[in-house]
Amino acid sequence: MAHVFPDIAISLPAWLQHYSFDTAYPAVENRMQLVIELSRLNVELETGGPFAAAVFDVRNHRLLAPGVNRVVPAHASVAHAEIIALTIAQQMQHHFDLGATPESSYELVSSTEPCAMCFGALPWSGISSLVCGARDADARRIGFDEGPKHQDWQHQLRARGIQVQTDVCRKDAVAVLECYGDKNMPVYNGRAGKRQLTHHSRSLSDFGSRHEK
Ligand code: AZG
Ligand code: ZN
Repeated sequence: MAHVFPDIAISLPAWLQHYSFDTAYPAVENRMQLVIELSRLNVELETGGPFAAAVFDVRNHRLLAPGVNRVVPAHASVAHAEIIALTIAQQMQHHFDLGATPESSYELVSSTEPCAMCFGALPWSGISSLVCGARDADARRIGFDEGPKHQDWQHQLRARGIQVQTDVCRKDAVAVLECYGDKNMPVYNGRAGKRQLTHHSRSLSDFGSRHEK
């Protein structure tokens, strides 16, 4: 008998589909403040982890695609904010490479530096620049495992033609991470066969069930 395997589909939360975006976000701080606001809403509305990202068109500073962390509600360890924003951007362009034509130039803005997995995805995405708010260390401080990232990661991206800007509105981005930590929300780390959930008291099923509505 043939197996029926599910298609892969990860949805944005409903509130994000109805969010009222500006026509353009001219300054890098405008773009980062939007992304931080999305991370804050993802925490407040309990629709995922405290991370957001977005892809912007460098030529006109318009938003192409947003993303928020959906790991727990989507049952998908890859559902990090950056992967979702990049994938939605690629779907909207009908192309896996956001740098496919000489005139295309896209920027990924992330509320926290990409983890090891998302770092790995960046060169293949075709983006031309990356902007980060909170640091890797800020996410680790509240218990997230950001994976084995080389100290040299920024240089590695620049060597592949991706510009990198860090610490943009870092304080505001860190405030969202700390708020998530204070709420005692689940920190979902892959633990190589050991316990999945770190030191927090709320259970993953409690979290997940509220967001599968
Ligand atoms: C994460 N780090 C970032 N930057 N983004 C996410 O969505 C994450 N999930 N876990 N760590
Ligand atoms: Zn990631």
